[in-house]
Amino acid sequence: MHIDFLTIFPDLIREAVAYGISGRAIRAGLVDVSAHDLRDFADDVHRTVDDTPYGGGAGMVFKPEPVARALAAIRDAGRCLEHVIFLTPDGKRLDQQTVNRLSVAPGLVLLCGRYRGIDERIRELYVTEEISVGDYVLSGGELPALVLMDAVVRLIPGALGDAESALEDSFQNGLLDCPWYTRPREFEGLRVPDVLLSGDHERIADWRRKVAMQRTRKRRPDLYERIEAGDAAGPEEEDAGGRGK
Ligand code: 9D3
Repeated sequence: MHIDFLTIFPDLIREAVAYGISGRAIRAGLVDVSAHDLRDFADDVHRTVDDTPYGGGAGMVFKPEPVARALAAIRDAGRCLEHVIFLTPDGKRLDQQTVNRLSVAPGLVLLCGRYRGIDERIRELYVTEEISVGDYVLSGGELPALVLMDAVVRLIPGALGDAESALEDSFQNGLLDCPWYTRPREFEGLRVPDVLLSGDHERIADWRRKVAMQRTRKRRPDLYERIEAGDAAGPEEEDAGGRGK
C-alpha cells in the first residue's frame, strides 16, 4: 500500500511513521509512505499556501491551486486518486469498519487541513471521503492522518508480529478487552485472580469473556447493546469488506 500525506508539516509525518508497527511495516516494504510539503506546490517566492476567506472572518483558508498541483504530482508519480481523504472535524467519525475497508485499498492520499480548512472546491473536485477522529478540537489534520494510518497499517498482512492478532482486537469482536496481569503474583497488596494461575484454559477463556462483557456493559453501554441485540458481528454489522472479521 502507498500512503501519500499532503501537509505543511512533512517532517512531523516522517518522524512519526518511523516508529513502532508502522515503521516496521515500512522497512518490510509492506507500506510506502510519502510526506509531501504543500509549500513545494506554491507559486510565489514566499511559498504561500493560504489566504483570507472571501466574505471575511478570522483565520486562513488553504488556497486550492497548491493542493490541486500536489494531487496532480501524486497522480503523475503513478498513484490513482481513488481514496483522497480529507481529515476534518466535520468528517465522518473514524471507526473500525472504515479502517477495515480502507486497509484493502492499494493507496491512500491523506490531506491534512488546518484551522478554517481548505477551499471548498478542492473538496468538491478531488476529495472522495472526509474523516474526523472524534468530537474534540485539534489544531490540524496531521495527528488524525497518523491515527488513520496506524489503524490501517496494522491490518496489512505481515505488519503485526505473531504475538499480535488484529482479529483478536477489541472493536474487531465488539468488546472491550479483559484485564491482563504479569508477574509478580502479588503487587502492593493486590493478587492476580486465582483462575489465571489454574492452568485450566477453558476456565480462563470463560473468565476473560465474562469480565470483558462486564467491563463493556459498564464502560461502553453503546457497544454492549449491540451484542445484547444478538448482533454477533458486533460493530461489523454493515459489512464494508476489508480485512476485518
Ligand atoms: C471554526 C470551526 N472549527 C471546526 C470545529 C474550525 C476548525 C478547528 C480545528 C477547523 C480545523 C481544525 C483542525 N482540526 C482538524 O483539522 C481535524 C480534526 C479535529 O480537530 N478533531 C477531530 N478530528 C479531526 S480530523 C482533522
